Amino acid sequence: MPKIVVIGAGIVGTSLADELTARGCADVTVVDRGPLFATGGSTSHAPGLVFQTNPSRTMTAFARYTVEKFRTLDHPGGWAFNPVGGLEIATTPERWADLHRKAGWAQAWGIRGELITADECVALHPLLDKDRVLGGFHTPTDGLAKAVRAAEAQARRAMARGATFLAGTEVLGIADHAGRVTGVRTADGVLPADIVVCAAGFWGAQLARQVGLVLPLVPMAHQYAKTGQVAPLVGRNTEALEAGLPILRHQDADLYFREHVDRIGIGSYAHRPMPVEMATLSADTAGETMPSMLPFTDEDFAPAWAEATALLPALDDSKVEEAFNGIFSFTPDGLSLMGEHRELSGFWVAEAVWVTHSAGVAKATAEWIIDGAPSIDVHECDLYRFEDVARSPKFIAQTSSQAFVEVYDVIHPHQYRTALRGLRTSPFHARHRELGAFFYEGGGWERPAWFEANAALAERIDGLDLPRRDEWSARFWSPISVAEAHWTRHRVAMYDMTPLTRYEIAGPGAAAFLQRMTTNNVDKSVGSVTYTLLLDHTGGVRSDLTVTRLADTTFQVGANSPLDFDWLTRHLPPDVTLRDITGGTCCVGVWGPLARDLVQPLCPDDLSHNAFPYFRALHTHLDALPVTMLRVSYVGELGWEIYTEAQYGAALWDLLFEAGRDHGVIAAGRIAFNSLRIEKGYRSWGADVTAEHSPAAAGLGFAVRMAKDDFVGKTALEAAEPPLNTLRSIVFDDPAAVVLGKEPVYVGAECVGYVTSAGYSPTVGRTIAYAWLPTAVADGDTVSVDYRGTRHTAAVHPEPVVDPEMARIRR
Ligand code: FAD
Ligand code: THG
Repeated sequence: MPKIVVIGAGIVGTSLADELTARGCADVTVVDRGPLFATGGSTSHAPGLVFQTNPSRTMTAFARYTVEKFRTLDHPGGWAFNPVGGLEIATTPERWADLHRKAGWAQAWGIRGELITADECVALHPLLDKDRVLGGFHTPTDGLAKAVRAAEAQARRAMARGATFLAGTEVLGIADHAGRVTGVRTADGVLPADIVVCAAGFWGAQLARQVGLVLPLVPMAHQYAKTGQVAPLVGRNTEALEAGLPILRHQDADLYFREHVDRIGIGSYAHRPMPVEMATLSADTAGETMPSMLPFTDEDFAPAWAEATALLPALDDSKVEEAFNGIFSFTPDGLSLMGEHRELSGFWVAEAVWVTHSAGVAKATAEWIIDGAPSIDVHECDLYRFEDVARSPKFIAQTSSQAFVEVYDVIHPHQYRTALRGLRTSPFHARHRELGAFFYEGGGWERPAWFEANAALAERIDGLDLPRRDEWSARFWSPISVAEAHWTRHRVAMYDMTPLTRYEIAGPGAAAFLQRMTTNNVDKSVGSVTYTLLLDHTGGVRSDLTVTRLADTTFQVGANSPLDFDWLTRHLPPDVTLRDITGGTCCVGVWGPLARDLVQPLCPDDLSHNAFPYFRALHTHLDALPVTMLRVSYVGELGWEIYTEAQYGAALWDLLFEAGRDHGVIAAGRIAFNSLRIEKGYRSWGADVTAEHSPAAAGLGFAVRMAKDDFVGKTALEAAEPPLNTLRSIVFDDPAAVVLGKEPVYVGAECVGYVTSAGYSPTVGRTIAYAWLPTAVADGDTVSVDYRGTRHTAAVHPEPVVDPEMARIRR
């Protein structure tokens, strides 16, 4: 068993010590520069509200586990968790509609909760001014965590199993040798370790920087105030219990509330972002004010107080008696940071974690360290999820401040960042602007969602019914996208595939490396293209790739995200090189029944079906431009992905667009692209499929060659039971029904699964969605989906919904 040092005895470090020792790792030392267990970190003064429901399924699972665990903790001082329930109220129609969406997440992710009327809200929380409340979302299992007690209880359990806690011990640096950690440096010398976990809260970024790791987190101040006695609360709560009313969120005013016996605590995000300059913080851990507490700034609290007294009129007779600006970590996407430093083995981080998610994060981290992979999908929290473009100090600072501002906002699933745009553009960008592209942002790229230039297209399509959408689903959407998708199936369209992550993998060992890392046989002739999967060693799908053999020892890989680069790099042998070539190259997808008519006249090579079959690649020229063409189509049409160096990109776009004029070529956007790939049954990794799923469950078993020599994950697949849940396509009955993703799916009254992604199919004139459902649900069965409070029925459909014979592609 490894020798493990955990830096930080806050809620994360203590929970981790508990989880590690519970798994038989007894040699755990937790060091903290402060005293135990009110160390002076964020945990020491966290009011401990635990609202479990979150748009992220992973974060919700972390919270659910934290609640389950904290409820069972023993502390001589009293409760570690008080299940008073959680109440989120709506004071605007938009919030009330959004609480319906939130209730859907709760259903989908297995949290009990219900929407209640204003009267019911007041019955639960009598301080509320009923006239201001439209309704609420009540979660009976939410509640209050006593964070310091929970930390101590977990620490004591870990100590009973052999763990050591060292107070007053500051880690000054990380000791390492030959790419591995060897311990942590303290004033008393090096404390040896095989594994060091940085759970140092908002100090973590500084520690990580010492070992060359950028942790995208920003310490931010957040206001917390306690009132004096509130008359109606007097006598309600014992000192021991502290609270009986549900914890309360008033998100329309960026506020939350809890009871402190007969006083009210108010947390406010209703102030300007206050990023904290670390150098200005007190280093004193023992004093009255902790290093994670800053003086209260009254002027920032004024609007919060006005809103608080308006909602809870009883507060009017009291005033703020005790208040501070507390510090904790914000990240660019609001999610935690987990994983192992790639360049320094044994250095792990568990950072930017709320009390709410702490035990869940600790459990997953312990599994990751000990078993090699967490038992639930954590890719949203993976340290290596960020593109290079998102790692500058400016980007981190600005987006983390934005995350603070938006923490309680109603966020549309397709709402994209407005700041720091235009950082990555394809060589086609100027043309896209001329064509009136509406741009989304993804991975830093400007990605056309649809083109206003196609506004008149629908009128040229006979019998095309453009669906109408409700106000919410119509945001960041245009019916033009439906016409673009239709046009692709009937004529030809050009898609910007430049943002598709791609690598060159080369060297004498390249073929053997890819054979070992992926599930399909990629050791085929030069010019072959193979669809294949990356598995982890538990058999979970880490990604799906296309692998193109460009030469005997050179492959081009089409990948999904920086996580693929990370995974491949970690396994890279010395005789193989891996290069991200995305930014230096570009790609246009030319797809549709007329694709060959468009491209052939430009090309000296024979592009007929026999000469250039499906899933083959060719290095050739289009007019005077050198290109590599892949006969691959994520939209499921005849055509090619056409790659060239960035320097030729602008010329390539113009060449194809000009040549396509007689064929009616259009530029088409991401929304059309997405709906076509859903029609065709193609999965999108990260949304539909994650490492939590086996290839068989995800419907990707066809990409696994069990007869092949050993590959990562093979042993696990050999031992696997048939999956209990599988990814399915469902087609809605009502042509006007729309879902956007993450909605709960029911068989009868029972919630049995959830939607992953969805798109309107012009081919069948309905929305098609993917959903995780019990394997026992049969094709043809009826399910229903809750979309913000409206039930839509849908039929489970055999896959793919469109073109199962592959007639559109193989011609
Ligand atoms: P910390 O508790 O900060 O622990 C890190 C520890 O590392 C500290 O003890 C520190 O002394 C130690 N350390 C740092 N550097 C070193 C070093 N070099 N050597 C040795 N030791 C070191 N979350 C919720 O879920 N619900 C809430 O209602 C809530 N309300 C909040 C209200 C306020 C005002 C604030 C400030 C935060 C709130 N949070 C809440 C957030 C929550 O408190 C934190 O996210 C959480 O406590 C972080 O826990 P941690 O263990 O990562 O960090
Ligand atoms: N193009 C390229 N690489 C990619 C993608 C892409 N890599 C990442 C991601 N997209 C991978 N996803 C898919 C999903 C399906 C297909 C291609 C990439 C596909 N599948 C066929 C099918 O299932 O019928 C072929 C399967 C086979 O012949 O084995 O086309 O868009 N370059």
